[in-house]
Amino acid sequence: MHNNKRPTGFDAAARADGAVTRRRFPEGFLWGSATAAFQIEGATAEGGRGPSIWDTFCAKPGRIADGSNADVACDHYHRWQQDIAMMAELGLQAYRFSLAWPRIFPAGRGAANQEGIDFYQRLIDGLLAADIEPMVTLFHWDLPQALQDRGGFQNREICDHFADYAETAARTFGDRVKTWFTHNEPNVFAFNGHLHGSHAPGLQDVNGYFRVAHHLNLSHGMAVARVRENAPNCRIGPVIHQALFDSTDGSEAGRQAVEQSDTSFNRLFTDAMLKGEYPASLVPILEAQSGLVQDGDLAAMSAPSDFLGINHYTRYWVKPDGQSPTGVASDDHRVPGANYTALDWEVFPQGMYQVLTDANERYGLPVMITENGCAMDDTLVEIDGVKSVADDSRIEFLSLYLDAVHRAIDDGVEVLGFLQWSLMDNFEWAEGLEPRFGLVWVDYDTGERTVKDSGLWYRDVIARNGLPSAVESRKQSAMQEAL
Ligand code: GCO
Repeated sequence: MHNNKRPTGFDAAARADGAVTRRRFPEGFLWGSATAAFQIEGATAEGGRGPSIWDTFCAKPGRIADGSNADVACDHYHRWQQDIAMMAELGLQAYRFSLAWPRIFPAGRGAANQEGIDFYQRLIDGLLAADIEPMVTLFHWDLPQALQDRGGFQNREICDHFADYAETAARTFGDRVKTWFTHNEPNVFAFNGHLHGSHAPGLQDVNGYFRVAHHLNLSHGMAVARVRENAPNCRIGPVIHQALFDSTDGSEAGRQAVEQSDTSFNRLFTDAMLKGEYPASLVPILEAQSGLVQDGDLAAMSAPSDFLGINHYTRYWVKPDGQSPTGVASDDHRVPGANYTALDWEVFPQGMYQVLTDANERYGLPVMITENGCAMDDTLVEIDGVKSVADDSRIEFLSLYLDAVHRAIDDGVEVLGFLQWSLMDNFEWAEGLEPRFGLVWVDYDTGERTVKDSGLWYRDVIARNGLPSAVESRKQSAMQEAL
């Protein structure tokens, strides 16, 4: 954090062109950044924290691509003050972070851990003192291992434990935290963790997927009700990974593969939480598990939300596949001429426009972009003792996606804000520490933070409430190249 005053090409260009701003966002649009407890905190065995399913998963050989774990990660548990100062320097207006359930309830239920609560009290107070709105995610995948030992989200009793935890959080922090998210990407948690097996708890079971999905939906609704009772005047909603599916197969079967993916990955959750119903094609599958969907569940899981949180990154290609249990398989199709991120995700900003307009049409709720960003092949350079990261490709990515957000707003979608993923490089789940998503570079050996050029650029975007013209012209030239 010593180089934040360094003049950049963008600052200079902005001055030279008289600080012209294009694509101004609506008054009150909220700019922020996001993280998750397991990905940044470290200190997994400190402060009375209990083990989570991700600690267990990381300890299994071969599960994490680069063999790393999150025992230290960004060491945010010890460096939180420095991190708040960094957010303030970036001009963030809001910060979305998650509470580690196993820090608050080491065994998932029963006695709360005061040390864990105190950590978040300090963090929240520190954010407010820096004039940054704290936004809390209750569950970002780090389920207490003790609850997984009882079946985790396959066991209906988890709904009560989650609701109790939500109530404790709301009672404790609700006087200061006004924006709440229940589950983060329950669809990714259910799919990767219970069907694909690539994430904790590493299960592969199609019935388990639907079971877990229903319990995630139900526990979401129960938590909404409990948070509202205990944190009056708050706003609350779910965060869904709104995936955009496409197929190179132009036949009816291809179209169906796309629709089925959308139904069983997105709408299984959003229709449930926001409309209190399951898509018709999934009802027989859910009903086949007797006792799963019980009387009153549909109403309980759809306790009214104030907004839909949308995480969106890329487009997924799918194809019909008779061998797969779902009848659909992913397709590793690459789009000729398209740009890809370091995780090989296609840069497809039109997808952002599409998921925003689709969600608006389906649910009519305001949306908040709770995550968008990219891992890029960043390089830290040091010249005369000054460190920097010239991540132009991230600036370009964010410019294109923000432009798509702006177009959706122009076309009538109510977008409350944009929370970039992620504030700093962090532990990217099964991919480990290798992919770097941050506006800030983290040196994992020393813990040192270095603001990347994208961080300086984002500060400028926030200050202008719009895209600086220097970037606008870069973006246009990139688009022209792409055409
Ligand atoms: C998710 C999670 C984040 C990820 C980010 C990049 O979307 O998987 O919410 O924790 O780190 O999305 O993959």
